[in-house]
Amino acid sequence: MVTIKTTKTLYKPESVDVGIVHIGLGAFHRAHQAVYIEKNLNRNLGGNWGICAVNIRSNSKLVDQLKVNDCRYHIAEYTDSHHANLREVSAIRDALFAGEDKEALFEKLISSNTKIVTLTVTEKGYYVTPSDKKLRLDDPSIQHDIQSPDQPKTAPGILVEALFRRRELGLPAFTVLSCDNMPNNGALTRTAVCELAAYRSTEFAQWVQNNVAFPSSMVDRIVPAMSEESKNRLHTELNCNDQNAVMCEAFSQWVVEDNFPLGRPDWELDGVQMVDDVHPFETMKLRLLNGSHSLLAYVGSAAKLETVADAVADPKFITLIRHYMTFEALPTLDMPDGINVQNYIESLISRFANDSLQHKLSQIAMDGSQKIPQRWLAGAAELLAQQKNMSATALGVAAWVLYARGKDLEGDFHKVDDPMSDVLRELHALHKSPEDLIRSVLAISDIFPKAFSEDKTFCKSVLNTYLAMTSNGVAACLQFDHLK
Ligand code: CS2
Repeated sequence: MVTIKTTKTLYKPESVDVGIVHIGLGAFHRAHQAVYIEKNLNRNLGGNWGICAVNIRSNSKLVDQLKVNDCRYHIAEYTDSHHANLREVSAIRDALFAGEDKEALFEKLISSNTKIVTLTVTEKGYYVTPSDKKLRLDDPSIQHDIQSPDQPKTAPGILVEALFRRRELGLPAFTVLSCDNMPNNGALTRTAVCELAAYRSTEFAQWVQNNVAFPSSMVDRIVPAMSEESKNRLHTELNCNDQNAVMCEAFSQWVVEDNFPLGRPDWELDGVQMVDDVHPFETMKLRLLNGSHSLLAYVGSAAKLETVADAVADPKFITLIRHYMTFEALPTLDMPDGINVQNYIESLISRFANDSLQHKLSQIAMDGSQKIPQRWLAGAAELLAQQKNMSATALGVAAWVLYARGKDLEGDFHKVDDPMSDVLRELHALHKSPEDLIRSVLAISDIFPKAFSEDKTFCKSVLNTYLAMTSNGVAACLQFDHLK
């Protein structure tokens, strides 16, 4: 039995103008940013900060489906399996699928009403290598955007073309706000856009440098991908038959660098933390929350577990992530006064235990090559320099190498959804000896900085864990004590 609260839209959606174009219309956007805008519009009884949400590659079906209901939908915010808030969201005022033809999207982007462009395009959607933070010039889509800049395929290419057209029209630049899980996501977006803009002209690239604000932000809300099963649950538990509904946890956090030259919603009144420097918050969240998530995803998958809640139902996994957070992530954080990291760690453990979410480990395991550098390795590099023990990180890397094989310890196959899946599969096929395999994977410089492949202790620790896991099973690798 679920106790249901409901929260309704209080403003007239048809009177709201679009001030934000969002690229990357998925479940996360609908349950995070759109909810902050919904709160804003509810509090102000309308306004000019409605969203036009856009998909550029996939999921045209969601766009069509949303439009049937005037882009209005519900989110089910579960505190636990007995308490949920069913919230109506009307903040998305328009939705677009901009596949081959992007003119309708450009029309929105060059409108003088558009003040902010927000992005959730995932780590790989920026086309910047995690290790050296340079634009991926070898990527065919980036090459395409260099050759045909007015018909771009990538998010950075679209921003470049839109900014180019705005400058031609004498319009001021919009602000670009990245909402993806990457450190310094503002600076990283700036790198991608400016490097690409330089292929138009040096002078234009300079204009972008001088005129476009790229604030950073830290986003946090656990939003599992919707499945038929979760839709059925919304129907039976909440009597909600909305095809576009999204299920998520009750917790939500957004920390945003306050740099919006063309203005912004008065977000601070809706619970958004507007700060001068997002970096410490981003680092804390990436290394503690996302780092633990990835650890659970790979080690949990090796143990044949399905969801995050299943994993933390086992005390050995709780001990593993407590150990990882306390000894391998926390010592690498430098937080401002007033932030209690120990409380944050405890709150993460109870959020992970929320069994109403059915958050699949396979969803988190996606795109590991793009996630591992900022989740594990950036902090681990500091421990490495101090020759500190990193056995939980080594276990994570070993379990990820195994996951990338596409076949688990019992011989069952799974899909490896990762832009580097081919490279990883080839390494598995090529190197039958675990020694050669681990050496060659740790030598992938796009993922592992040299310090890791050159550190004998680290390499040995990954290899020994991989050997222990493949010969004796996962349980043999879970001998952690969070007190030591
Ligand atoms: C997860 C994140 O899929 C993943 O990689 O770690 O989506 C995570 O749920 C969010 O960052 C929580 O804010």
